[in-house]
Amino acid sequence: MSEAQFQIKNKNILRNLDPYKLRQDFPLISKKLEGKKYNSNNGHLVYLDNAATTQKPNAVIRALMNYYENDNANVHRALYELGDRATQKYEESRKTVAQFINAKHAREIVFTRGATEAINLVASAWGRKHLQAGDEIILTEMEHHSNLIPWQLLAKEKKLTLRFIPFLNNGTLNFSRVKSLFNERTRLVAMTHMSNVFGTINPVRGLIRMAHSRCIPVLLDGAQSVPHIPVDVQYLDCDFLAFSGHKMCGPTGIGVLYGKQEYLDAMDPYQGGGDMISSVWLEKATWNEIPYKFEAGTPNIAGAIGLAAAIRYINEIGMEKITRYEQALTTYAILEMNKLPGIRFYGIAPERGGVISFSLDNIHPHDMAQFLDSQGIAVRAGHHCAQPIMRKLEIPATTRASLYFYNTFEEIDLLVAALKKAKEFFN
Ligand code: 7TS
Repeated sequence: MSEAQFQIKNKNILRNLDPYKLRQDFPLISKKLEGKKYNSNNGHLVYLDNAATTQKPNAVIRALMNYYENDNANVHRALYELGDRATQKYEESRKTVAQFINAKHAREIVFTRGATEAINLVASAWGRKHLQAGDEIILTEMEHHSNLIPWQLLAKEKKLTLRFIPFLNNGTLNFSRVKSLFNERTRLVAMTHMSNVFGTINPVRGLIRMAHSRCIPVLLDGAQSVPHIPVDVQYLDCDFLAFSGHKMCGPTGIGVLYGKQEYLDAMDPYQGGGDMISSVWLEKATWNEIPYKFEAGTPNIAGAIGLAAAIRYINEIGMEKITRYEQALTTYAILEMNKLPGIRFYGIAPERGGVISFSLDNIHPHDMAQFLDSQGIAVRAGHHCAQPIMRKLEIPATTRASLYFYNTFEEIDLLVAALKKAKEFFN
């Protein structure tokens, strides 16, 4: 796309989503901050670390406060009105999540602490029960540690083999190698939908079809995709999907495991405790139905309610508009950053989200992040919990700017101006 074409497209995009209006809903990024470093940003923090966690809109903050002020009681046990109300709100939140990802049933939604716990749940409750020595799991080389370590632990315990779909230099998966990874011992494919380092959106639907043609289930790590692109579990036909509330305007400490009913039904519990049982004797117990079988103990009731508020907020804007806006913003960012001599991008997939990993000259990413902080810009630097990617690229770290719908084109200009200053400062 030429720059002129881009500008025209851009105007149409901005007509559909006004980031300046939406920013007003987010106290942390709309308030004026004291400090010289915010001067050139009109007194605001430029928050570009959305792949780590997103800011929270008033609607979510209010939902949390409202729950504690008016509805707080434990769920699934109280025989009084307040307890009923808390239970109802908690279960309504489950329905909101189910609708958001188009799950067939609300009972296919298990609330967890986040994507990490959701993946550990599958490794523990599905993997321990169904996998045996010699079985194989296919992952990719671009997994976040959250979708790698649980399988390494299981592989060690059960003597499994892990196989990896390699990635190419441009940050896309090398599909010519995929077929050869499948064999008669393959039992699961677990892969990221969108890379938190490269921003690549993986073509998971084709891979799911390929796995299903061999009767192999697929777990998708949707931690980076669900907040940014429409994800329809029935369309994708994934068997499990894990994601976190805090990366999509929701509170921390709440996340989701979606699992097809037939899989969840056939799994053992993950943790033992209250609420996950049906009947208990001193020596034995029977399990509650799904999803409660997997929600031992008092859950994060406020978190679930806050997540539902975040989903309603996102739905009001419209996920398709969010995706389109973020794509335009990402294209603009890459075009502008690319004008800087010495810039290097890690991940240049055509299908991508707003996660931009880069380096500039020989400036160490940690120095760069600190310099950007001195300019009032928050980015992440490091291995992004994906050390195998760094090892393969033979780099210690990258600097990463990650965008959300409340980021503006002006903020990209501020980032680029700060990068120019960094070049002068370090060289
Ligand atoms: N999977 C992916 C692809 C992720 O990006 C992350 C978090 C997780 C799983 C784990 O999510 P959690 O909410 O359970 O911690 N990624 C990042 C990141 O890129 N920077 O900080 C956290």
